[in-house]
Amino acid sequence: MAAAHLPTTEFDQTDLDGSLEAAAEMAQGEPEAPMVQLLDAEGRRREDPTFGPYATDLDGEALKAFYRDMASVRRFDQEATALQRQGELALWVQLTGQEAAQIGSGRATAPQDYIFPTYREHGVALTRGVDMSELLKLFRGVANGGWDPTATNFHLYTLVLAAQVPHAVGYAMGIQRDQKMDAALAPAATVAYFGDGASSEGDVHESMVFAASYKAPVVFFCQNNHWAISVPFEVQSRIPLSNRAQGYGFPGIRVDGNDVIAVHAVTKWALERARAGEGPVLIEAFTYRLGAHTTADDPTKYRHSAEEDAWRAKDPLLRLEKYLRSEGLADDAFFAEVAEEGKQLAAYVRKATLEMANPDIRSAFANVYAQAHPLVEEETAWFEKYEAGFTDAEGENA
Ligand SMILES: Cc1ncc(C[n+]2csc(CCOP(=O)(O)OP(=O)(O)O)c2C)c(N)n1
Ligand SMILES: [Mg+2]
Repeated sequence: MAAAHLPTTEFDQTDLDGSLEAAAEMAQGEPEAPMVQLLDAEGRRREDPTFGPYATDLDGEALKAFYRDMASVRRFDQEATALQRQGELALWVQLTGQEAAQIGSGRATAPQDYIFPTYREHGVALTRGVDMSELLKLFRGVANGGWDPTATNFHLYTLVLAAQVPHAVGYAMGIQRDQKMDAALAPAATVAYFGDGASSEGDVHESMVFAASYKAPVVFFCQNNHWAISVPFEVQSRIPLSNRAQGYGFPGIRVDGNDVIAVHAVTKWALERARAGEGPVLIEAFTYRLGAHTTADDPTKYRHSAEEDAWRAKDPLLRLEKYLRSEGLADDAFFAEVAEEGKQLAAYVRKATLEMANPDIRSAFANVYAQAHPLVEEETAWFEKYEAGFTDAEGENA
């Protein structure tokens, strides 16, 4: 049989039939599926009968605080990128473009909720009160984690795609059981962050089945930033990701991920539901990764600049700025003050990074198991001997 007759293992765009056009639209950022939006790309407020009421408590001060958060984390992202370019970090994972999805959702969480991030959730970390310099320890290679997750209920970054999603469901099921034992505990939920690419992992499927069966208090928060490194979203799903929730038996909502007000409202609704025992929700935040996948990636190799330009026009910071200015809620002085705060944050994280102490290399062995283990002891001894081979006459490590 000629090779041409064998089924191809390549992803075949022509196989999409009618959805090809829809996929093209989605790549340009005009979703064919309904999407919750409370602030459009021009900075105008929109009505929404279901989620609008979840945004009525957002006054001028609250919206300015959202802007401040989004601007701070964007400035932080720029500084971390510069640090990597200068050789001070091994790698950096940029979040630019996703600020509204992260600040809007993070600010909807309560202190008792527990957050399970990927590796890109710097904005959520900011909302949880993590010291932003600590996020850089992993990327400088001086820590396996970098911060104490129990201090802010913000778990360590997970680089193995989707591995944190079953953790979030398991933790949520633990919350359920704790509450059965102690009714005085404050209602709580977990949030599992993951990407459009990670949505294809079996872990996400298993997690959703468990969460649905047990009505676990978990919010699945998928940032559909349209790319999984160089693989476009259309390869991950032939339907809007939010539609998948129906198959598991819980609500799925697609929200404009560049609209901080809508993201906040939808996440608040989902968390309140989850804490009240009504089960999980899948939120698909429709957004875009404006930068590279990481500082080790070059997106010009696989996507057109026209697509980036189309999304730049939907910038989450710009649209909130337009709204704040048009409503007379913020003026030049406010934006200058925010820029100054960003500079201070950047200077702080730079100084902290350069001052990070190198860890004792043996500490890597110390945390393999909770108790001593003969194999770990053997490997530590081998490594100590190996390291000693570099010691000079003064006993200093050369
Ligand atoms: C289990 C696993 N497979 C592959 C990788 C390599 N990898 C790292 S990031 C990434 C793409 C993830 O895309 P997405 O889930 O959309 O998240 P994004 O990076 O866009 O935020 C891949 C394939 C990994 N880290 N873990
Ligand atoms: Mg992605």
